Amino acid sequence: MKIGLIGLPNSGKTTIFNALTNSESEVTAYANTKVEPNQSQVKVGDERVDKLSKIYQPQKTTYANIEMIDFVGLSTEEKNGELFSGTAVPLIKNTNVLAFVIRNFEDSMGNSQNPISDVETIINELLLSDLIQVESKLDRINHTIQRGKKTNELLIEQNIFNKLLNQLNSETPLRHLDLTKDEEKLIRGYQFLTMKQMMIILNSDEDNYGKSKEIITVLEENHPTIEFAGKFEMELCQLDDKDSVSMFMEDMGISESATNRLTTLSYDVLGYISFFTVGKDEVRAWTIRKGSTAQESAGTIHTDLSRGFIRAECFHYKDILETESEKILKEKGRFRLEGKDYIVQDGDVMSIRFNV
Ligand SMILES: Nc1nc2c(ncn2[C@@H]2O[C@H](COP(=O)(O)OP(=O)(O)OP(=O)(O)O)[C@@H](O)[C@H]2O)c(=O)[nH]1
Ligand SMILES: [Mg+2]
Repeated sequence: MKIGLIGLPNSGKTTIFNALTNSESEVTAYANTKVEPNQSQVKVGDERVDKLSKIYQPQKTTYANIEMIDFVGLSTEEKNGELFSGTAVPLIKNTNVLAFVIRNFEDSMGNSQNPISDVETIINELLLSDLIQVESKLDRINHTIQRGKKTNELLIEQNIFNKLLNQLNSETPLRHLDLTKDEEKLIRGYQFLTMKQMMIILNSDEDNYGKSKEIITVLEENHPTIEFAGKFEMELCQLDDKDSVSMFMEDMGISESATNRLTTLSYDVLGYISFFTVGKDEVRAWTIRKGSTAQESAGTIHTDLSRGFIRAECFHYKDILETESEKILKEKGRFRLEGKDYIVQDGDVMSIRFNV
């Protein structure tokens, strides 16, 4: 899972990136013009992995990772529609989730916060970026059709892109459009920004943390929302004395680390689940979208496993906890053979058989 932190300048993206990834990237009071985004992995703590490791005693234990990417602020000085046209766009397109970091503190210039309108600004820019792409593709399709090349494929494409255009013109993200599986497949390569899952990180000041319930209620109508006290949590991360960290967190009313809160939200609300691979070499957790098939899930391990997929040998994590032995599982008939269309369940342990 790749989460891209996007937002207006000075909303605290880098601060939050540091808090989540325990990094020390430069935080500036002026808009950062550095183009290169910061990237880092966040380990997803999972006690199921710990328990599986205890049973298998592997040489290596690998937790799932969330890749965090901290983009430079969307400059509001750019002309409309150009916010998402820079060199960062291919990288933004490559993320699965866009997390909007929204300023909920007075900035260094004394500008007050305006979370709801900031979210609207970002959404409008995302819509516009998709619109520009859809219009240009549609122009090309129409042009080719006018020149007499009226193939069936082209007419299908024209139909889909007209649907996309209507949706964007009504200022609704493409994610909410009902598309058939075939239509989805046809446009997947474009990686439209409003097709991505989105969440909001409301970045509050130490003083107003926990006091923005009404704003959060409004934001949550459209997006999963989480509140961070970015600067405070970044500073906590940099403290070595873990007892003080717990004490400070308790004082602020923060129950868990920023990383844990974000991973929980990502898995629960955005519909991600984990499956595991086990063995003497490695016990490892993999992240997939709920509803993924065995073949698709095999592809997260390696594309060869998806391409040459034969079947998945599979049991549930809870079953092995109970018996601690694959042999007993087999005897009890709890070892399953699943085909490529099997919908993988959270906590499945799988071994993929495949042709090279
Ligand atoms: N008061 C307060 N200030 C914060 C908070 N989070 C970030 N800041 C300050 O806001 C300024 C910008 O923080 P950054 O993390 O660099 O913001 P950014 O969104 O990465 O900025 P760009 O990359 O330039 O778009 C810095 O001066 C931070 O110290 C917060 O929770 N409270
Ligand atoms: Mg930054």
